[in-house]
Amino acid sequence: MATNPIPQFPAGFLWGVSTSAHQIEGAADERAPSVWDAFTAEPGRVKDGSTAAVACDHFHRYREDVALLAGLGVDAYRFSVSWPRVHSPGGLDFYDRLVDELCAAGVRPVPTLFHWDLPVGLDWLDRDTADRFAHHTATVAERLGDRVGTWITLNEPAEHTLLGHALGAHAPGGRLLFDALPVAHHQLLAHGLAVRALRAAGATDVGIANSHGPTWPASHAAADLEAAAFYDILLNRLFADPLLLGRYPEGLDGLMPGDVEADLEIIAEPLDWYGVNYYAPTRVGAPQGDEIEFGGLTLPAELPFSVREIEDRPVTDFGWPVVPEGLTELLTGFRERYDDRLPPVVITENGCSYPGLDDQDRISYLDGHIRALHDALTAGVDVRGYFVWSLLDNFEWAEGYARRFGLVHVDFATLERTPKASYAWFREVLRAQR
Ligand code: GBH
Repeated sequence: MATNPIPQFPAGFLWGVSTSAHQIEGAADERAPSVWDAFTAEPGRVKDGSTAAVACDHFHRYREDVALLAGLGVDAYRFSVSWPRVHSPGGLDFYDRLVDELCAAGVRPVPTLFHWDLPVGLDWLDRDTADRFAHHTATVAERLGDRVGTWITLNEPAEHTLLGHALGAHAPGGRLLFDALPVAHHQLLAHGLAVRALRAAGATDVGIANSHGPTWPASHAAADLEAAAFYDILLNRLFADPLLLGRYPEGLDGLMPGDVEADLEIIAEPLDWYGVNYYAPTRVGAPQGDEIEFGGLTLPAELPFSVREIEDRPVTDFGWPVVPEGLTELLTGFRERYDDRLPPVVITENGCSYPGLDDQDRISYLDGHIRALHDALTAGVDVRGYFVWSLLDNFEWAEGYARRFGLVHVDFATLERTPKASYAWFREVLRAQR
């Protein structure tokens, strides 16, 4: 493996790993259903026909998983709170136990309040869902706030809007294309209201986990540049501008809900840090008149852009290109665009899917991305943390159990956990940083 040691990050830099409730907890019969349970039950939605009813059974095996975190030596663990579970008998009891276990192990709990598993009966097309989310947030903060200091409101509202409501690849399965944009606005509003609820509960370390990546135009032809700029607005600026600048980007005329001025003030509630989930850049060009199969998705022909292959790059098991310097480019670009409006940045997810226990490909992916992150730091971006996606192999949404993102292998027949080569490698990286 890499012979050069990874450069030293500043003291206090937060090293962690991430998971989400629906992808690992299981114990679906011990909570109310989410839109993901309903979606999964429809034939053909999840590739291998699997469900998350048991998943990693983390709900019953969390002690073993916290021991794996402690053995890894991470500072922090990012997990999500299942909204339907909070409003089921038992309520927050599980998270109460989990947080205690983490604190006892010396691992900082970093809960995300929504990671896509909306309770059945709610819909992000309804504005009212934003108020309900604020209420959910207040309930969680009241119960865990004495031990939890760091909070994440939403996970990737961009992907949830795109995959769940525009393209129908994720729950709840809407294929609304641009009519899905109110879902983006309502999540952003929910975020702002949740920040206020967390502040009211005394929280002083609040962020979001937004999905971002550089958009690379297919060529310098005007039509390709225009299509790429539009894609960049949708993936990056639509979700960062309102938070950091208090306004929506231009170029979405007629697509967003009408009068949003008062909401934008709520949405732009100042953050203590800004979380970025980074996986890969996207190559984008003018529409080509055909449906496109891409990265497990079907993109309809009527979109005003097309997604192209990034050539000459290794790809993960999922087909995503491996482009570590895309992370440096993304962060220095953010720093330039948002300047002093950009709070300190935390990488809330970064990782890749590969099979096997001797996962040298994952080691080289993570190694490259941590170095790229250090490059961003050197270039002047205030980066404060890095979380690997994911601790465990888990339910990878529409891909079922076929994609393995874990540092720890899970045998889904026996639920046995086995640390991979990447687990031992990351443990040594962390040790060398102390
Ligand atoms: C995250 O979503 C989720 O938060 C998490 O739950 C999930 O398990 C994890 O990532 C892994 O999927 O242009 O072909 O290179 C990530 C959403 C959408 C990010 C597709 C990467 C680019 C694919 N991803 N995207 S490609």
